[in-house]
Amino acid sequence: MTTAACPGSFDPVTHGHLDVVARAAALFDEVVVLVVPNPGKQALLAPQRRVALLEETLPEALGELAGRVRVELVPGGLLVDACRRVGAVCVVKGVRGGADVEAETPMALMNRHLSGLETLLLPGDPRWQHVASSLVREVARLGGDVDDLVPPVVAGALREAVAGTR
Ligand code: COD
Repeated sequence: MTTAACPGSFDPVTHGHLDVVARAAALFDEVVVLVVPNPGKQALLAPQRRVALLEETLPEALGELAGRVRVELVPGGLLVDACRRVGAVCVVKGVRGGADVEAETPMALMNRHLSGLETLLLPGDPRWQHVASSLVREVARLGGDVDDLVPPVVAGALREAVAGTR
């Protein structure tokens, strides 16, 4: 059985993430979505809430492929160590354009240097090219409409989280 990891901070999960996970699930026997809090970013949702929202949204987004996917929270440490723990032989990440490729390539090479772990970069679906969790958080914080960018349950969670910060 071949397992891949789809890591991200998923604050929040967006249609862009779900597209990448679905495409990874079509390629591998098992996909482990790793929720890795990114200390460099100002968080909105608690890590456990991000896990719950992924678990809630994956079945509808993936249909039959959802059975191949599970979600795990990674509290810290190197990504390659989390991948080894879950038995992943490959990391799958989405790239929206040149800036993502530039950011992801050194990480991919470092992960291969550290452990031999390979990374597969999938071009993001053009429909979601403008969708980044950081922008979704910003739109939500400023009172904008995020309904087309994330599943409905995620939009609701964002509204609640933003209301809780006021
Ligand atoms: N379409 C396609 N792909 C997308 C989209 C979209 N609309 N939105 C996001 N993505 C991709 C991103 O490019 C990224 O690959 C992935 O989805 C996750 O995105 P985010 O924003 O949820 O997560 P990030 O960018 O904060 O990444 C967190 C990681 C933990 C994955 C990252 O920081 C990482 O790999 N860290 C490695 C830590 C480590 O071990 N460092 C040492 C060696 S490199």
